[in-house]
Amino acid sequence: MTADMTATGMGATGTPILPETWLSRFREDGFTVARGLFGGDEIDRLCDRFAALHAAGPVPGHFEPRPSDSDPLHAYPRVMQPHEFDELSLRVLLDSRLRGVLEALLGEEVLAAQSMFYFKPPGARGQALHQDNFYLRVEPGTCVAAWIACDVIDRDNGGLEVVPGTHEMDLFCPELADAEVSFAREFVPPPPGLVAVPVDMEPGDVLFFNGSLVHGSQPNRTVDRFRRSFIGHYVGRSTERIGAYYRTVSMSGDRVPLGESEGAGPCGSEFAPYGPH
Ligand SMILES: O=C(O)CCC(=O)C(=O)O
Repeated sequence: MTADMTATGMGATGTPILPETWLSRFREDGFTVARGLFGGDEIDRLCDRFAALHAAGPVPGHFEPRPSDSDPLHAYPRVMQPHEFDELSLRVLLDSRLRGVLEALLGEEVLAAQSMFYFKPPGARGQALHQDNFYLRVEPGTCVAAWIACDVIDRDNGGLEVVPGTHEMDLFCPELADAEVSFAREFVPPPPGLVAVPVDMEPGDVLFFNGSLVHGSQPNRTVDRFRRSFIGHYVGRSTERIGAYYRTVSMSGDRVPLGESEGAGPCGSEFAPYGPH
């Protein structure tokens, strides 16, 4: 199993042209990688923006760093829903190249439901294997993630791992994750016969994956390399319900309210017994 199926070609409008084989691999495995969808300069700007945001301090409800102690994630927690207060994050979330790929994958208009930025500094714990739709509770169907690499991302600095084939399965009831290696409490073990596959990426590559696909990441075991990523979660326009936490917008930025599903929450519970909440 290789983790890279490359999107080829760009249409006149800048919309990626996705070969049918590429689409069928997404349907078959539940994920695919668009190499170099964003340019290095764009990724540099995005990283500079989040470095400035980190230097400026807390944004209540979105980014709440605490004085650094033994846990690097206290000084560098992830930023939740940055598109709701940061113009560049909104532009990236609604980017027309992402839209082109997502509409091809979902076969319909898409709405944006969530953005996140992970700094994942050296020594940070990962996020145990899980399914995004466990949190978003999109009904009917599921969500799709666009996971944008902002650094060279590999097994050493805690790159993403996916379990191909799980996208066709129901939501699993998670077990309790190992708090030594995961900041989130849920853990979905790979079903019998299936294994987690690492996805190595370069800055500007985008991993698209189905919201039922089991995925997660190991700790950043390096001493000097961040593993930054900007993540968008999307749903098809035919979605009827989603968790109340998710304020869906069209790809033009207009609010599109959906019905409310039950059991949802922010993606990855940072609650007791591990977290401050
Ligand atoms: O970036 C990671 O380490 C985990 C992100 C993730 O699992 C997600 O976006 O759902």
